[in-house]
Amino acid sequence: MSERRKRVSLVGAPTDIGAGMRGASMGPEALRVAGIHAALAARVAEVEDRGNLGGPGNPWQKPVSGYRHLPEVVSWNLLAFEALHDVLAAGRLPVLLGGDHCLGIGSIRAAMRHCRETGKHLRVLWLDAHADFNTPAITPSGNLHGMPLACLCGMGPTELVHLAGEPGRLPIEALRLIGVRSVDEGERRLVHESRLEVFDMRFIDEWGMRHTMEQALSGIDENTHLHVSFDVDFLDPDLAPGVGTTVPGGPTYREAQLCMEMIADTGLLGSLDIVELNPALDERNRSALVVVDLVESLFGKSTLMRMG
Ligand SMILES: [Mn+2]
Repeated sequence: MSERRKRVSLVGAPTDIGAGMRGASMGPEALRVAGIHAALAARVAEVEDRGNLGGPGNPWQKPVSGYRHLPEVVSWNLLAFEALHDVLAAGRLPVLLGGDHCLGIGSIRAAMRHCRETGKHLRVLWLDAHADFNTPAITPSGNLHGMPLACLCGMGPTELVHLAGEPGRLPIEALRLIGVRSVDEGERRLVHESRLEVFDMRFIDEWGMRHTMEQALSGIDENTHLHVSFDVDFLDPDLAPGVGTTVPGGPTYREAQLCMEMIADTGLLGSLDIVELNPALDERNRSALVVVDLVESLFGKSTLMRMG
């Protein structure tokens, strides 16, 4: 579907329940202040803001059996799952305003259910400095924002692996990780054993963003539902300092823009997460502004001298 005909729903999830640092809970409002509504309204047929989900507060506790805040993480993900599936079922494109990246479980579960109901094929692009593929046995911290992909692929606590009693798991083949440059030791082994398709920064350096995205998008067709999970730490910290887990050596502004433009060119974007923006660490909301700018590219704003 052309971007111009898409109808978008913003859903805020103001929580840092899965993070190792407080502040991502302020992300949704920072994105609104940076003008995400108007930016999208200029690109698509219609935008509505469904406001914020209201989940539990952050008790800031130590890990229990390898996880920090598991019951609260489950609550937030159930809320996200229900809200985002409602949006998809209404024929709209959900944009999750996070919140930390543990919310990717509920968000992608919603996309999986939608694909099951509509016969679509799901492709997930996970834009991130990290692999987010930890399990309780190997996590150094117990923070669940480092585990969402492992949970989605069937490794983790049952209440997250089968969130809301949902069957099945995300097939590894549906996943592409882009921008990775920081992986924990045990996680690295698991990523290799699981044959996860990872386009790390070394790959992007050597092959360029264009070839990277061609590879990451290969095999999709008009029946594909493209889900983009955009962790703001994907970007180089020079560009977006407002995240809790900055890692140097990320994509530049132009590389990130090309990445977004090539996704837009497919016309297949079906759902989007924007996560890990931490206004407490930002400088005058500049990371939020960069993110909004990149989201415009993701919805078809071209910097090139092209028609349309
Ligand atoms: Mn992440």
